[in-house]
Amino acid sequence: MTTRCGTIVIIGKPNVGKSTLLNRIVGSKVSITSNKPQTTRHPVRGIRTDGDVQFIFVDTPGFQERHGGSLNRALNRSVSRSLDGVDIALLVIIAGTIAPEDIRAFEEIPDTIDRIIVANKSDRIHGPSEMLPFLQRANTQFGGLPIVPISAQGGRNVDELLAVIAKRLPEQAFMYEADDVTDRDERFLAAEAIREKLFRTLGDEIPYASVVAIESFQMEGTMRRIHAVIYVDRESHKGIIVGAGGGKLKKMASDARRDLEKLFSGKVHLEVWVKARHGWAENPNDLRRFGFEE
Ligand SMILES: Nc1nc2c(ncn2[C@@H]2O[C@H](COP(=O)(O)OP(=O)(O)OP(=O)(O)O)[C@@H](O)[C@H]2O)c(=O)[nH]1
Ligand SMILES: [Mg+2]
Repeated sequence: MTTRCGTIVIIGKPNVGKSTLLNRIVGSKVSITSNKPQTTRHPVRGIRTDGDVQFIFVDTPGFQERHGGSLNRALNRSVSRSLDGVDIALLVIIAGTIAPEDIRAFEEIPDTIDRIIVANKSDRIHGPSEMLPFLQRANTQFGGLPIVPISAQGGRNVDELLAVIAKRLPEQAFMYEADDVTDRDERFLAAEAIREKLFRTLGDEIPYASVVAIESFQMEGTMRRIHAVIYVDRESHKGIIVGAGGGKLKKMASDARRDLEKLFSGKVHLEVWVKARHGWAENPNDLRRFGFEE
C-alpha cells in the first residue's frame, strides 16, 4: 500500500484560531485555547491518520509584533524554527479581513513551502455578499494560492481543508503510530491544561506573567498524581490567582483536572501551588527551565 505522510505547520497572528483548528482536526484537546492572544507558547504536534494518509500538524504560537521582550522573541524564534523542513504551511487568517499582521506572518513563510490560506471564523461572515469580495481580495493579495474558508469552532469545511492538504502530501511511510494524537507527553499536557485555566479565568495581566511547572507526576495504579506550581512574576499576583478563601485556584485546579481526566481517560489527583519568581520572563535560565527553546 502506498502511504502519504507529511508535516503541516499552522501559523498566523495571535487569536485567529490555530489551536482550535488543531484540536478539531485531531479530535482531542492537545493544544490549549482562549480568547486572549498569546495562549500557545510552545509548538505542539497533532497527528491524524485516515486510512493511508497521515497528517502531522504543528500548532505554533501566534506571531508576535507588539512587545519586544525576551519571552516574545523566544516565541517568534520558535515559530520560525517550526517552518524548517515542513511540507505545507497553513496561514490562518480571519475570514473577511486581511490585516497587516497577516501579511507579515505570511512573509515569514519561505516560498519554497507549499502554502494554503485558511480563512477561519467564517461563521461570522454574513453570506456570499461578504465572502465573495473577501475571497477576491485574498486571491489577489496571496498570489492565487488556495484559500479555504472554514470554521474551526463549528467544524464547517474542515474535511474539505483536509482533502486539499492530503493531495499535496508526499508519498512516504508514516512517522507515528496510527492512533497517536500528539508528540507531547502527559507532563506537558498537564501544565498546559492549568495554564489554559489561568487564561480563561483571570484578567489580562496575570496569565502573561505566569508559567506552570510540573514538580511531580506519578502513576498510582491507573490514577495520575500530579503536583504543579504556578510561578508568577510578582508577590502581589499570588493573591489574585488564589482568590478569596482560595476559591479561584480551587476552581481552576478542578477544571484542569476534569480536562485531564478526559484527555488521559483515567482518574487524576491534581495539587496546584502558587509561588512568586520575579523576572522569570526576562531570565534566560528560567526561560530554558520552563521549556522555552533558545
Ligand atoms: N466564531 C469563531 N470563533 C473561533 C473559531 N475558531 C476559534 N475561535 C475562537 O477564537 C479564540 C482564539 O482561539 P485559539 O485557537 O486559542 O487561537 P490561536 O490562534 O491558537 O491563538 P494564540 O495561540 O494565542 O496565537 C477562541 O476564543 C476560540 O474559541 C471559529 O471558527 N469561529
Ligand atoms: Mg494557540
